[in-house]
Amino acid sequence: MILYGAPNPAPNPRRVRIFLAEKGIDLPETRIDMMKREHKSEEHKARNSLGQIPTLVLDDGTAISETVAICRYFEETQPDPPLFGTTPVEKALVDMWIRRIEFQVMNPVGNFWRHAHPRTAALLTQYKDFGESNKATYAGGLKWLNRELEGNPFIAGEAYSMADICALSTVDFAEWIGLPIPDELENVKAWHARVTARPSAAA
Ligand SMILES: N[C@@H](CCC(=O)N[C@@H](CS)C(=O)NCC(=O)O)C(=O)O
Repeated sequence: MILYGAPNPAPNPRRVRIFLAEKGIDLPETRIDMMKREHKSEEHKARNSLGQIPTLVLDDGTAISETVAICRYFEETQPDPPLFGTTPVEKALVDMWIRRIEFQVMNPVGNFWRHAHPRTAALLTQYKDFGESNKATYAGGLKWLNRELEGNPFIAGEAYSMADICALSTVDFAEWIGLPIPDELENVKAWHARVTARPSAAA
């Protein structure tokens, strides 16, 4: 089994590394050099036609891409500790929160990164106004998350889950590109301190 990824600050491979650390699964990452555009090489596109990372290649050659799908695979092969819920309701709520975090929090960060950040300017045609508009969209997403976290230690409720991993890697990446968590969002700040204190956050 080979896990293709890249070091921080790349947020998606980090999601898998945090997940594996929480599970206690020791699977070293095979690094793809994104600066050298190795993720767009024919060799990597044969594994992932979108030319993205992470990608997990199983021993029978099956290639699994999409971070949540890779983590889902490990959840099924090693259920403990559960990170996608255990009861039907918990599982549905974790799925709900993963999708909400990806759409409401991760997408605006990705759009700002691709369309407004100088480091990506050479890689695509940037629509700067659109990119900049995502700062406000992200701020709105964090405000919403702040309200949702009221009284909850973790995003899906009482238990740490894949939804927290998705949000943690996103807000840390957002900070790296100049979008820190505003101080007044006390619930998000407290949640961030809580999940960052877990050893897995060092992944
Ligand atoms: N939806 C994918 C997104 C993966 C992704 O965007 N990975 C980044 C690295 S963090 C990448 O490969 N970017 C290059 C590109 O999109 O061309 C997932 O959840 O794994």
